[in-house]
Amino acid sequence: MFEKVLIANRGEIALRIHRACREMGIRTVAVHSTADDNAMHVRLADESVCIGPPPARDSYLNIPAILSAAAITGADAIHPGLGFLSESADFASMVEEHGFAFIGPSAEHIRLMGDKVAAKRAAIELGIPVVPGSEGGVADVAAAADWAARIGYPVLVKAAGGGGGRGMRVARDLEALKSAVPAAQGEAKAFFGNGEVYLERYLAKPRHIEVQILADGQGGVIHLGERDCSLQRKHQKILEETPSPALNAAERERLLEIATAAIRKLGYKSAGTIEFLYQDGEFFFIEMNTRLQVEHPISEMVSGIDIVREQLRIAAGAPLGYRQAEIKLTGHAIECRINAENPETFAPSPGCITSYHVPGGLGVRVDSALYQGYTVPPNYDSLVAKLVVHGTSRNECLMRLRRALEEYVIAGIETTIPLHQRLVAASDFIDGDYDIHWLERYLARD
Ligand code: MV4
Repeated sequence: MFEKVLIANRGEIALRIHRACREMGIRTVAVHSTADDNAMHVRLADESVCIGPPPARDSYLNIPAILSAAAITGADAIHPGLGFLSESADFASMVEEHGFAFIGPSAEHIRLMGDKVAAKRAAIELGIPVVPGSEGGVADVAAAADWAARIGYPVLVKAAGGGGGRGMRVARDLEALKSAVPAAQGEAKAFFGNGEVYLERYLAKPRHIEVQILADGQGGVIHLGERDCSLQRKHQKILEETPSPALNAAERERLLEIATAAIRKLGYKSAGTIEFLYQDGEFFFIEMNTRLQVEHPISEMVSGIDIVREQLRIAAGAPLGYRQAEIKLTGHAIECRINAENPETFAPSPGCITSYHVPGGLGVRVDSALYQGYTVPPNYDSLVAKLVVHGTSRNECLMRLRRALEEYVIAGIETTIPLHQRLVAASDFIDGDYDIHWLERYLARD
């Protein structure tokens, strides 16, 4: 097992990774920008290295600085966390080339899943259902029109070079397609440096359901159930839950079987998440994330498995600590993402935390790097805490979540706690009756 791991990230996920290392007797190296001099992960790590000024490109995306920090501290391995360099195949390769273990999948699989057209082709080969669409990218409107005629309108034009909704355009007829293709190509080029786009049939009211996978690269593959991530605003997840209230047992079994069989066939290694759209009883592959995800704690709460610990074990060459038959998924878990934002306008609200009190009690977990006196910097994304609640049933989970949200005090900045308090009281949410567009409709009502 590793002696020392460098955590190439910040905030709550850096702390989360530090905790797993600590419990395994692995020493930790924190890297930080000058905006994070007083961050919790820096304070708790065994060693810390300042890697640059606040802008991510000069610090958390600064590969030479991160590799140098690993070299001078004598780290054995690097955990990329999520975001930043976590899905950079080049970074994964360079980490290994410089003699450090990369705690994550192979650079080859990161690269494969980073190209959405190649990923979809791989999904087809792996037996995962995909949304009907163009075979590969479409070069121009004429090619798009041919495919749209075969797929049927409405169609979605999507960027091959990236997910997260950038470069996506819906076209409901040929006239709309004529402007949608160049618009999507332009945005894709601007954001991903790759203007390639492809077409898919547009699913109007899907849910976003993803499967958490762990694989050791030695034939061991397990899933930790599915997560329903449909409560989103502008492609930002707000709340996630497991199991999905939309699936029946047969649908769940089929989804989980498809996902684990595909990962086994791919020869994947480490934690990963396969994302699906679910509509009218059908599942369709949209993307695979080759990293730890923000919402991983709800899968940990229902399974009792420490996903980061398994990532570390797998990266050190150990086989998975569990067979699927030993995994018992019990109860229900919900995660509220708490952002340093105004709960109505979503305007960022960085600043000093003047008082801080976290909820507790059975089935309540708070993943956060906040503390009283800490100043939330304006330089990074606004996620500052995850309130994760487990209950034996969805109703018990909802009751506990309401109670925990009431207890949570984060003073000195604005947060989205009031938004979550509204959501857990909304009848559609209570009924589990929501798709990926529900939240934006709900917010637009006010
Ligand atoms: C779709 C779709 C509807 N039909 N594909 C958004 C970014 C990337 N994850 C894929 N996305 C979508 N792909 C087809 N054929 C709707 C979305 C989508 C979405 C998906 C999941 C969660 C939130 C979303 C918000 C808007 C659009």
